[in-house]
Amino acid sequence: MDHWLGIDASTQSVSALLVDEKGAIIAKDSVNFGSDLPDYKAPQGFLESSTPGEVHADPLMWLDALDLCLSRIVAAGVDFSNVRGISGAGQQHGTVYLNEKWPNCLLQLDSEKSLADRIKPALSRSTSPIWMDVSTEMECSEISKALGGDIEVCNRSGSVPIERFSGPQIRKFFKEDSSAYKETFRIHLVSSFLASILAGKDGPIDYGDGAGMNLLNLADLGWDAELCDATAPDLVEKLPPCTASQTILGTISPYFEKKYGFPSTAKIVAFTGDNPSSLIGMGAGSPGKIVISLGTSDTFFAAMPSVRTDPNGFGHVFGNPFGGFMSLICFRNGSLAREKVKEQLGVDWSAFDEEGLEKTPSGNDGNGMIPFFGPEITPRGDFQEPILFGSKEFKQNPSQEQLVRACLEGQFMNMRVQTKWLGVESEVILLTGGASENNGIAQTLADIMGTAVDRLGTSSSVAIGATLRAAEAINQSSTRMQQSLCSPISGSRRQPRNETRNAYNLLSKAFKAALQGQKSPLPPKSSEE
Ligand code: ADP
Ligand code: XUL
Repeated sequence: MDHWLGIDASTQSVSALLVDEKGAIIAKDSVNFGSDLPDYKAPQGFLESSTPGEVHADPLMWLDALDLCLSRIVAAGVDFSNVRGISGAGQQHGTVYLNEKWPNCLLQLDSEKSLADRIKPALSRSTSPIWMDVSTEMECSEISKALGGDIEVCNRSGSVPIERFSGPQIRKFFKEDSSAYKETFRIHLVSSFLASILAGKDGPIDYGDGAGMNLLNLADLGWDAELCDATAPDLVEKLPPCTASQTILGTISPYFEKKYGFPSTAKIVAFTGDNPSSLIGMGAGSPGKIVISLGTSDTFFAAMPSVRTDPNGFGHVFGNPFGGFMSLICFRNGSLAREKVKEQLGVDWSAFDEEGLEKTPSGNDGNGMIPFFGPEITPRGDFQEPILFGSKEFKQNPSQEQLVRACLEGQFMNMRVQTKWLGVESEVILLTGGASENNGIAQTLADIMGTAVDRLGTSSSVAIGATLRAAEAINQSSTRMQQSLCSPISGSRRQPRNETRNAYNLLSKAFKAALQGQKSPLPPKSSEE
């Protein structure tokens, strides 16, 4: 039976998931940077910095984690000899800087030394800025100015210049250490760096992750010459080619064959970003299914039938690994805002559940909330506290029940309004994240979006997506695996209730008017979570 391996190189860990062709899980392991590799002094996956906003990690730590993860799986008695293909995903936007020794170092990987020991001489920058870095405000405005404004950058690359995105980070490196920049032969993303290691040769960047750089032109799927020029000199030569996510890079490096028992025929499929991989891992790779994750912040992603960008510049467009594009829209005031309401009112989650919500009608009699307790990125604004709208009585003296409903309805109404530009016809919303288990929350979302909601049980959608992508690229099929790995929790479906439709159409108008009434404060666009 064929086996498929998926690697998830995330902020705090490197995980591996081995599945068979029927989608049964054979093995999994996860190496946590803090507890398993304490010598790197990165308890949460990044290094302490004295520079405000700067967040870097040691790329050698990712290599040690990969070695440790595979060796632990082998030590547990698992045999990799049936692996036909491997793919993976990395935290998006992080960049790895390599000198001209890189191609040779890849060829010289051998079981005498660890990956980290072999690759160390090839680093032209000892640390990698990661997605949590917000230190490039200046570089973002320089790139924007050179191109004629944020919206022009968004129209070309899918996002306005964003502090954590790779282009502004590369520009900062060039400005701060131009000689090290000059010595840099290749700039990789976390994803393409690890795929190159596994294939033992310098690999491309895929469209999924490449679109998170503010450098890829979405119209022609090549590096945008003007964006590259505005970022740093000779940048195009330092970037690997950009390629379709389903590209097979070649067979596995002999290093992994000798050390961990992979067959020499095992193929490596381009790695992608964690969000594009998650789209596939949740079974939402084709248009029609929307994924909403209600975590610390709320995120909304969906496959897009054709490329379009957010006219307001709030959302992002990345490549969809199964072809076409996907959106990623993040709402910073997610669970954090729901928790604030819960704490301020001294209630528990049952107030947000069906019995709690039954005490007020859908649409809250026209009363509502702009539910931002702190800065928001969709819409962008330096909000400080929620704003109530509706009747005088509600604004002056709202009841607990009204406030709980107003918070939830405000959050999901904002989602409905801010995702209209996608033009996506949704058949079903796949709901995940901590708050998804709450029936009241799921039902309110279904009613406001006018779409059925299914709950997803999986927590490893990134690695699952990687196994599906490997099988799809090499075997042209992953249907059976999808059926077993991406099925929603049975019986979890919530249908939108027709009788709520009018109330929410009215609330939509009131919400938009209330939002427009707000002066547009200073826009933060950097931190996602
Ligand atoms: P993240 O992955 O961003 O850390 P999770 O997806 O694990 O976040 O979600 C955690 C959040 O889910 C908690 O902070 C909490 O606010 C929320 N949560 C957990 N249980 C419930 C519930 N029953 N109802 C509503 N929200 C909940
Ligand atoms: C997406 C983003 C994060 C990282 C890490 O734009 O910055 O989701 O991919 O998970």
